Amino acid sequence: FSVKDIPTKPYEGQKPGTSGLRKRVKVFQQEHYTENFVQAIFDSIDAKDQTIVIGGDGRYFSPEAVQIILKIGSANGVKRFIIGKDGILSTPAASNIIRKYKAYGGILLTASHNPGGPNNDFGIKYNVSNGGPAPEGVTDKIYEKTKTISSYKVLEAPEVDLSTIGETKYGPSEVAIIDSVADYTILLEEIFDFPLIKEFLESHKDDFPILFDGLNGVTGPYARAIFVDTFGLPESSIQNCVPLPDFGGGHPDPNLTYAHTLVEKVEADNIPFGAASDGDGDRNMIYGKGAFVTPSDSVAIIAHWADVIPYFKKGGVKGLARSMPTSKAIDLVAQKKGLEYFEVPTGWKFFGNLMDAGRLSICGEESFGTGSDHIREKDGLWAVVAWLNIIAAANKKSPNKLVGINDILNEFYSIYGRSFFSRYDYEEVPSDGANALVKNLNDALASGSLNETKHTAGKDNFVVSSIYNFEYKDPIDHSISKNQGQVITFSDGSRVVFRLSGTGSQGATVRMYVERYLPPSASPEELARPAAEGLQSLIDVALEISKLKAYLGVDKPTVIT
Ligand code: VG1
Ligand code: CO
Repeated sequence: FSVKDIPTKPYEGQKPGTSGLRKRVKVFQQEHYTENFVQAIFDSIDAKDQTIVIGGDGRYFSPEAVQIILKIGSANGVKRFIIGKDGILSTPAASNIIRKYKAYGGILLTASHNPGGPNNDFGIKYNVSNGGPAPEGVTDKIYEKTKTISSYKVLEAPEVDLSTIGETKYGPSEVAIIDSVADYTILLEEIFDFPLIKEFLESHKDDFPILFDGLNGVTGPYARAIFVDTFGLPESSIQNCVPLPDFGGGHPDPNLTYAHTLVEKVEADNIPFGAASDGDGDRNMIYGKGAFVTPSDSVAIIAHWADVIPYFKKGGVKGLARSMPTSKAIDLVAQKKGLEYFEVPTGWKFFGNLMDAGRLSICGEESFGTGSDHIREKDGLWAVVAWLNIIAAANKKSPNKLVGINDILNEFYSIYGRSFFSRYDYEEVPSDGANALVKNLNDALASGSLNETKHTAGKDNFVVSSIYNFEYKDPIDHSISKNQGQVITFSDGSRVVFRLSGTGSQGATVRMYVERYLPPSASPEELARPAAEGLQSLIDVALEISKLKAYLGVDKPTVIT
């Protein structure tokens, strides 16, 4: 076989963010751009004679990128590639494949919930052998390599047909094209009480219909296999479940703003349980008629109900965790159950070490990410099926009254109290303004100028008790991650967090997270209030303290979740 060295020059800015390298498709299409990054990955790992998994959400430019990875990977000595049919594997499915077939690592072609198509985003992410996103040590190394690259290696061979399941040879390498869905369905079947869920859904097909919306992302075929083929639900229980390279022109992000196809149908048809997932299948939203579950509550509730899920009943729950901006609801569950719990920086890669060390079972992020140690990525369908398992179990205990989402929420609040939580996103704002906002907070932190200051909004008063810049020391490998967000805490226990996004592909995105806790002793009416009402005064104070509108030159956030 002939391997060729192709001369190239470094491109600036190939720095992986919170979850891989994400840029506009047009950027990836520049001559040598994708090749440089892929060669930098192989220069940073030792994949010679190893197995590498390739998958992704099937977005525009994926087929071309798969062929590039094959050419460069094979020339760099990869022995075997395992590839989802047509290059498709959801992010959680890819994590499972890496683990199940003991691969050395995997390359995932996705920009997650970012829109796709020729004028939108593409992304490349490297995952390590535990199935999780590469830790910072590896991504830093990849970035360093991109800065000095002078050539990349390619195998000269005809393209591989990605559409036929089976084994083929590719130069000196083996290629296995696998069914994208089968291993994942087996995985969920081992985790959850499928017979219980099936029986519940069957016996309540009239008063508890469900709807899953794939938002034209990668989860469609997975959802069909589970809801229609396995649970025997009607075709009407899934929608937008054919993956499209541009997601049908939509923004495949499961939240109240972007998942409007789900929200509209749930409202119009009075559907008690709806759910959606993002482009690459790792996020989820649970939304029924008149009932919305915040992701921070969702993970806490799954932890509270863990013992109705066979996987946790059998293996036990080792520990719980959340990302820093996520509400502290899950901490309360850990305290009550006497479990260890952790607060890590934003991004799923920080959970992996704790899981590998056997200290973490269930974790989540406020950004609609929920998951467990069954794999090393967050898992959208896992969370949806977890909720169905919980609801089926709750109804078994309550044969005379149908238990729905709000009953589960209200019972949880009556035990633990409620953490009202909201996130404001200011997308694609000028980087200068975003940096100035952060600098202003850091200055206040250094000088102590905000400490003990009193702020009034409406009839509420807030006194600043501390400001800090979140820093994390990994308890397992002791690596330190600095500058993970500015946190302002108040004397009543409320807090506000500011962070710059690490997943955007254009300009800067500022995220503001607000959280306010009400104890279980509060009245049921107080506890059941809409989050926006419970939080308004704190939001006003956060905007005042940060001078956000002045720095960013905008009046309103682009998205509120
Ligand atoms: C965002 C979320 C973060 C999540 C990340 C990847 O990162 O805030 O919680 O882990 O996206 O999710 P950032 O840096 O933009 O805030 V996904 O579904 O885009 O892989
Ligand atoms: Co995603």
